[in-house]
Amino acid sequence: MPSTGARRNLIIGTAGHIDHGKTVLVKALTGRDTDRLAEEKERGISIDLGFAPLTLSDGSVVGIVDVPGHENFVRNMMAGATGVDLALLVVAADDGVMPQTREHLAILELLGVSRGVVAITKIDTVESDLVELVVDEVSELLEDTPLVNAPVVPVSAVTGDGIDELRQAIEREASSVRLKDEELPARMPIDRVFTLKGIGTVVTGTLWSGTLTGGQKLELLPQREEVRVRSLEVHDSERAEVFAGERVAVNLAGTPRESVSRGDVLAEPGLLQPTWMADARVRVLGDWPRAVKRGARIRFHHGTREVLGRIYPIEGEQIAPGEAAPTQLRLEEKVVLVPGDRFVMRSYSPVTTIGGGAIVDAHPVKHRLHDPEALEQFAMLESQDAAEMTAVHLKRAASPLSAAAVARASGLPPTLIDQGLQTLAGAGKAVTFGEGATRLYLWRERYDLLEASTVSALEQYHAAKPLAAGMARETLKKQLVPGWDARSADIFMDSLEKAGAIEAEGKLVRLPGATAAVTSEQSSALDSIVERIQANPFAPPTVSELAGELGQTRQGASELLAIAEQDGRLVRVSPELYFSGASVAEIEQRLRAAVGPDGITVADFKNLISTSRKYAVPLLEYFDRNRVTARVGDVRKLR
Ligand SMILES: Nc1nc2c(ncn2[C@@H]2O[C@H](COP(=O)(O)OP(=O)(O)OP(=O)(O)O)[C@@H](O)[C@H]2O)c(=O)[nH]1
Ligand SMILES: [Mg+2]
Repeated sequence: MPSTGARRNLIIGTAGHIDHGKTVLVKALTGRDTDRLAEEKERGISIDLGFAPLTLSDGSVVGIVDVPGHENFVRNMMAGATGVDLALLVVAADDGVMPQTREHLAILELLGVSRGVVAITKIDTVESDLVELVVDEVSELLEDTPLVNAPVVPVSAVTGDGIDELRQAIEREASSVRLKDEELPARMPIDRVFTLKGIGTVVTGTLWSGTLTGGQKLELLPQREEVRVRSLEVHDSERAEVFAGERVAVNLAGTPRESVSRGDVLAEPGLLQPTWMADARVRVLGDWPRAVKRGARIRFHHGTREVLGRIYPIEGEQIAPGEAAPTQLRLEEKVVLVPGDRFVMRSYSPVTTIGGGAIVDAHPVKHRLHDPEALEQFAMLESQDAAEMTAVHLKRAASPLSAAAVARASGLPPTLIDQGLQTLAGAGKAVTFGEGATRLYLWRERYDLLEASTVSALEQYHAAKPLAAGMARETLKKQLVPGWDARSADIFMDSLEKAGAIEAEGKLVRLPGATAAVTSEQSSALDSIVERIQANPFAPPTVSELAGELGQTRQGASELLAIAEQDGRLVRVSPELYFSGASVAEIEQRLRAAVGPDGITVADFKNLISTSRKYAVPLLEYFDRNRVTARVGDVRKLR
């Protein structure tokens, strides 16, 4: 293998009409016959994908994917074309441009393949002026396509004429191909699955991004199964590590053959969430005969997978031929998409290529027709600006998210999200909590709204309960941020406290300076309540009785009692009963001393503190709640 510096991993894919000489040409270039199936031999046509390594003059080896030209097998062609970096378009000199020449070319363009070489094959079968005519026809065909400058080389696989020139043209074009990204998370759409005796399940594909190493854990999608790489091969030789742009065979340890099929994706675990909806810029081919209507049923081809779905343009009722429009795709099965991915759309029946496009949002919400917010977000996501793209996803999040969580929610690369979040935080558009990998981000406007509603919730609380020292922090959290995890909610409360928006004391929070306003009258009423309760340590007056004695409402008495509870003088045993702190401690001590291995009944407990059932039952329930005792049948036992 060449050194890392010289390594140029890329995939060449054939394209062209049936019988135009693709497979024979690949054999002339590589020495390998890619038609493996018996049926292919019998019928003399390619049916499925074929693979062959091509050694370049610098020693590096690139992969060739040979595709079938038959119109019935265009779906197989697409599974092969999906990872192609450089197209080898084949046109037979005796036949010229034919329907699948055009269809394959359109598919390559939709998939974003912008480099290629054209081979005019079978030149041994025609006069040279006919070759010239076909060259002109091809040049005209390529005129408004990305392949407009592709070299056109006449060849014969029979005589060998032009094969060296073709090889040189391929090398020249290959040197300027933009290579796949090894730094991105690993992703490989599976194009073949088979079992080898004594080895087990093997899957093959073109590694779209990242690297794979032996022993590595991967995720099989969309079924979300964890799998492990036992060993790796590229062009039949075993490798410890493989790189983006290589044709890879992966032996999966312990994965049964039946649980994998063409169309599945191998990916770095935990990053990609399968989706059945996506927003995309959808282009309808210029030569498609009519506008494609909102709701049209289509075949969606992405990677090596085909699923049915419908298209919903966001801006109008249809997409005209030659137009590209922001569109929502709603699919019938889940797929694994990353923004920027290309796809092809074919008609439901008869099956022909309609168009395709690029994914813009892999996890959108359902849009209405003409939804202005959807269009605005679409534009931001299409901008390719890290901060703009990140902002869309952060805005959607109801709770603070880590960078990893934003990456998961968007399907965008973690490095892009990191960069976007930093820019947004720096510009004050995102609020950050915590540090390092656990750092959380919340969209600033959402934070401000939550801060305002926290303050108004506390204002209402203080107005309703002027005697209370504050609101229970847990209650406030449940009211304001019900869906948040405990850690995020606590960090949020802490940050409000740090910012001086709220004040915290123990389990209570309040507005700054909002201490309980107790009048001297209330304060003396409170003192006499506490005295009355302390005077009857095991049978204190109930809240209603106290209210009656003091000429207060029950609510007024409860508020006074709550103050004494907060300052620790009283303990709330039930809504109706408060005991002095000292007597609860005394009762607990007696209880602990009295409970034997058989436990204690309510009657025994009643006698123990010489009180009535009215007090004994709530007291025992209080001790159950505070995990001093546990109820077992008719008795209480110590915990
Ligand atoms: N005379 C001549 N025959 C050729 C040449 N190249 C291919 N052929 C013949 O054309 C026929 C089709 O060739 P293939 O390579 O199988 O064509 P293909 O494009 O792979 O066909 P599909 O995969 O079915 O689309 C075969 O009989 C080949 O022998 C050539 O340069 N000269
Ligand atoms: Mg073939």
